[in-house]
Amino acid sequence: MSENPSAPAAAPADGTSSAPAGTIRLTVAQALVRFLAAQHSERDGVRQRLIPGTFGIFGHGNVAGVGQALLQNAVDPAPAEAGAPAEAQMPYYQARNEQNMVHTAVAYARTKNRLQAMACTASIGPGSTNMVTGAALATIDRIPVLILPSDVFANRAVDPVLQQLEDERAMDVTVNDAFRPVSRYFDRIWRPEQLIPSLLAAMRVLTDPAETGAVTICLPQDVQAEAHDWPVELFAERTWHVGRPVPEPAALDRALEVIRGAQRPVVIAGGGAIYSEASEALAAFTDATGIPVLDTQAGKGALSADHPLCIGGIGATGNDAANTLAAEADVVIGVGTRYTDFTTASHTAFRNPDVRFVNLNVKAFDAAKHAATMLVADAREGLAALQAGLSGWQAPAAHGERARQLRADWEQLVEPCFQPHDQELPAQPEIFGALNELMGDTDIVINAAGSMPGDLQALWKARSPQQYHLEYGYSCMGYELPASLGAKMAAPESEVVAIIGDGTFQMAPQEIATIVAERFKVILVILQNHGWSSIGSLSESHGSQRFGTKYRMRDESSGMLDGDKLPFDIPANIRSYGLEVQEVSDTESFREAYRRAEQSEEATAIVVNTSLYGPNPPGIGWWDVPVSAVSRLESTQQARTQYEQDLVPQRHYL
Ligand SMILES: Cc1ncc(C[n+]2csc(CCOP(=O)(O)OP(=O)(O)O)c2C)c(N)n1
Ligand SMILES: [Mg+2]
Repeated sequence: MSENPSAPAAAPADGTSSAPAGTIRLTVAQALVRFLAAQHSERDGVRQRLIPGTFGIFGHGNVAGVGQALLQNAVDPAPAEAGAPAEAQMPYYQARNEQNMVHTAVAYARTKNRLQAMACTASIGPGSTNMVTGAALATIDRIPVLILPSDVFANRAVDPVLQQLEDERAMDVTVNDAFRPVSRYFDRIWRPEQLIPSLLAAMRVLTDPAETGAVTICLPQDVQAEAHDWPVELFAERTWHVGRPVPEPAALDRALEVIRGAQRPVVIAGGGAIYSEASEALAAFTDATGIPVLDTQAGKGALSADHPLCIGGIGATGNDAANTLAAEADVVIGVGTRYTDFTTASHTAFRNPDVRFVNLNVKAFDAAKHAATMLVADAREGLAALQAGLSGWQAPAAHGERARQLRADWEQLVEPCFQPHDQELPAQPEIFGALNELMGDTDIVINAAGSMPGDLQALWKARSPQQYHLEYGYSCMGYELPASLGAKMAAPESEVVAIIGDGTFQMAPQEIATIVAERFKVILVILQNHGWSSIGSLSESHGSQRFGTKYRMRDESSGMLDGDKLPFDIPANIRSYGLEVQEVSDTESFREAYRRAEQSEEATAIVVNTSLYGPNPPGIGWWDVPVSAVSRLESTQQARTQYEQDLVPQRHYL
């Protein structure tokens, strides 16, 4: 038998004794864990662990590499040695599904205003590619997460290893290349030494507000277990300063000139205003200038709903007051917003032919949108600079009065949404109205997809920057439940409520097991309407007759999915995980159930039977969903005619 060319040279079992001076001998995985545990972030003089924990699911790709390193960290962490501090703790959290664990990590980092992030380790192949969706969500939402997919053997001795994709034209391609387009930083560690520059680059991206998102370091299975003599300095405590870039003076002057000429200005507050902790600066700017503030899904709560000039949600699912002000605006000041199609109502929200944009954003890419006058800076610093520069200037008083009047009109218009309707089951806005009253200002409500984000954007009154946690960049069904864990870990004093549609629940209920195992006290509110209310009404209004959007048995005579409701029992399903469930079918019972859930020491679920057909809040916002241009169906032809009319105001802002 010939000698295995890839067999590692024999090394002493415990490592460090054989390391040359100034180095510590560890595996790649052990070095990684020890390094991550020593990283800190700092902003405004407040310092905290950058990577305070690791989520993981083990398989052959990481169990003996990263898994061994996490075990050693838990049971026998390295003492201070050779000038390096003792290895700090790296708590491990076991998840049930890899996509979910990335969602949990994202919710954690978001609740921490991006100053802390979690690591996620998964096995080779499906374990790792399960994280691609989570990575995309993180990058789109600009939230830091460290993704550690395992990868094929670097030495190729065993190819193809179980779960390896083989590309006969390029042997360095693996399934993990799917992370490249959804990561803000991507690397693969073919040799141990590569880890050093890679880790430093990864930490920089995680802590750069303009760059941050998914940071992916792929770890070949054999390399994870390989030993190397690491320079001792690698394990020193390191602090990554999270910057607050200030505006360039000339750019500030240009922005001030545009704003000073405005008669009907509005501010749009996006997620960047919250992550920068700019709420006080925004309130001060609003008080000083009298400019009304509209909010996006990510920015709601940046200015408290109690502020008289907080007008609320703009865009496709926005309220009529905000949308009327947006339509009339001559200057739009975007603060930390990406201007998604929901915010711009698919480029129909701003109707003033001369509208101009001033975009304050830490990321030049976003600041440049809509041919804006760019103000590249941290939201808090930028708002303070604008306020100082505008000293003495105010928007016309009539504009502020009109904003307040429009808001009062809207509140009157939607009041019936919160009242019981003449139907068997409650409409979900009734439930949201009750929940909004019941939750404390710093409690956290989480949602991401379905008909709920639209209703919440129109109706919810957020009184703190952390209360409204809507993932509406990727709008990923399945974010809500694992996100409740992440938010609770980040804000243990707050009640954390995940609102989950029945469709969403069926897509990803698994992390209930983690909630039970880790004893996280969250409240799950599941809205059971036997299907997809959101896509159903979209389908109906777009000529597709709610096709394929209800959860029904296949009917033998019609051959369609329009038979009886499914026997699937959500409360029984939740109970089977060991969680308590209350089931209610009216708003008063929901209130009582919520109070009980609040008082409980343990996580609980409330399943609310609601109407599939609304009614949902009224509103003038629009969303571009193209309708078939030719069709044999009358419903589609009618919808197409309407669609062509709706397209008329759509334009570029140049
Ligand atoms: C992962 C994922 N798949 C598909 C979609 C498209 N989608 C958006 S809402 C929705 C239905 C949601 O159903 P449910 O959770 O019951 O909420 P409801 O619409 O009834 O309010 C679908 C399929 C999505 N947003 N995310
Ligand atoms: Mg549903």
